[in-house]
Amino acid sequence: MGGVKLFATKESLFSSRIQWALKLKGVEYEFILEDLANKSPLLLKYNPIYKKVPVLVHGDNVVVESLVILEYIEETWKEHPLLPRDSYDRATARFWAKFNDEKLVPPVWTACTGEGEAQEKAKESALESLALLEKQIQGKKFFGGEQIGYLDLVLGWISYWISGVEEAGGNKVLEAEMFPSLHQWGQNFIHNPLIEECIPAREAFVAYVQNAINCKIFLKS
Ligand SMILES: N[C@@H](CCC(=O)N[C@@H](CS)C(=O)NCC(=O)O)C(=O)O
Repeated sequence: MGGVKLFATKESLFSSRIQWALKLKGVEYEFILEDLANKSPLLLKYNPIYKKVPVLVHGDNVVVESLVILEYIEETWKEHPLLPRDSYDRATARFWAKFNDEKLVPPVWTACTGEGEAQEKAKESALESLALLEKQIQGKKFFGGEQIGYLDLVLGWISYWISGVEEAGGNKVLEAEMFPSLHQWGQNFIHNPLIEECIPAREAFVAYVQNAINCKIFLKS
């Protein structure tokens, strides 16, 4: 079939979920670092519609949009199944993944980096979404059960990304004690060695986000 290439950035939460999936499944891949301020001709060729990372190239197959890429990875490499076996559980996991991308990532970004009324409203909305996830994770080690699964990978950014963007943006949004079960899940997640390997170093991450804010390179959802 040919090799696997991932066009990505280390700081993109959408890219991290793909790196984690490949690592958990033991798939060798080449990481191709993109500069979002100066996108490579190959990125624009492979993702002409959205022009975003991540892009997965597997032989002649080009797959874009991180949730679609995760499904492709799951169907292509059978080791470490990510999605639940039960069809209703699979549907539920996909629902929360869509919820994350639509109703959590955008308000968290604005809450951490925005100003004034827009920032306040975004914070309220982000906390409402986090409260819903807190209910989902109560009593479980991972969203996937005893082992890390699809939904853990989609939500994994919460465990490190928010605090870095808070620091870069200057607004505190989330305190650990607000959502204790979600906090504990984040600790379980981040301390898995394969997961930890793909998390950007804190200082570099904060500097990157600060630059993205200053240059208005919005880390869009
Ligand atoms: N829905 C996309 C979102 C990807 C996305 O927003 N990527 C950002 C980096 S975090 C990007 O490439 N931004 C460049 C741009 O918007 O110009 C996915 O799930 O893959």
